[in-house]
Amino acid sequence: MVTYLSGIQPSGRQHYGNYFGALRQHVELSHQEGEHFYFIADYHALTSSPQPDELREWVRETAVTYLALGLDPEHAVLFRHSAVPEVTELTWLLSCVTGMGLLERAHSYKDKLQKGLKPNVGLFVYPILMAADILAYDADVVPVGKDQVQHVEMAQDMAGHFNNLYGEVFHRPEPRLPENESHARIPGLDGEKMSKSYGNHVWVFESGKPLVKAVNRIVTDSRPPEDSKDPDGILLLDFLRLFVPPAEFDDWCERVRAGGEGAPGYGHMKKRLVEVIEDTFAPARARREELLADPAELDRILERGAEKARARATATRDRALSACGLR
Ligand code: AQP
Repeated sequence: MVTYLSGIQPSGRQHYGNYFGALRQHVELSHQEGEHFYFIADYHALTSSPQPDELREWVRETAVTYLALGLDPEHAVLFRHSAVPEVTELTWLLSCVTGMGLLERAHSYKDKLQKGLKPNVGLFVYPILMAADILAYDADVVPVGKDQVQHVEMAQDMAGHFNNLYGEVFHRPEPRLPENESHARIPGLDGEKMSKSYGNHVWVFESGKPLVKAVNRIVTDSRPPEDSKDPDGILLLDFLRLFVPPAEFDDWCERVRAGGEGAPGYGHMKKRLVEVIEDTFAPARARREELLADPAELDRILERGAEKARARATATRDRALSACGLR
């Protein structure tokens, strides 16, 4: 049986990058045969030092987001990362077989430094915690966006180093990108990777005036509609492609390329984008409201998930401790 595992940081509300790159495939896969573990990565979120109340709220919001978008908690194990402290023990064991050079090569860490974020040690070593998360559940497949593929490959390396030293303890995981290639790296409102920490994101359930405001922030140029343009360089079209049917998307591209009197202006595209986003998430938005109204049920789901996840991670932790001589 194939075991799937992935997680999302509750470092803010989830955005279209998290949705198309990760959440959507998590939800789709969770209805297929196999074992499914999905966690709310609250230990990871601490690397950005959130306020405690904010963190508590975002953990619940992330859980609600998963459920509102269709994750079935009867079939998939949904849990809070910190409910399974065994992963921090595994993190130490893996740290002791991981070279500094491996971590120093992490693109995500280097990108964050380049953006001027002040790193703490947690941010630097977070690929080790992520490896522990993956290896604790003997995951075969880790569905992620493009930015996380390198971290899954690091987990492969760490598992290999540990197994070489101490015998076959860890299972080798494989990353899985979204089937639609354009979903592997969703751009933000400025064209860079959409990211909570870059402030260029839109919350998946944004609606009404705040949604209009967000869509209006998508970077455009000052060329008039009549000018013929290459659709490839138009960020608004990248957004439209995510939400409209392929035939409609081709039509927008054709009209933009043709230019002239019938060509759409950026205002037209923005109006259509708002409309189609509202429609896409309307059912999940309604479901979110229902879930928020029943906090006890949410607690029950997370507790049940934690129990199952912890049993699995404890068995792996015990195996690893015995193998390296600590038991
Ligand atoms: N822009 C994106 N395009 C495609 N996939 C994305 N993911 C994130 N951004 C994009 C995928 O979402 C999953 C969960 O990501 P995360 O919240 O654990 O951390 P992240 O990758 O660091 O997301 P952010 O928004 O960029 O968070 P911050 O700014 O807090 O670091 C992953 O599978 C990721 O690939």
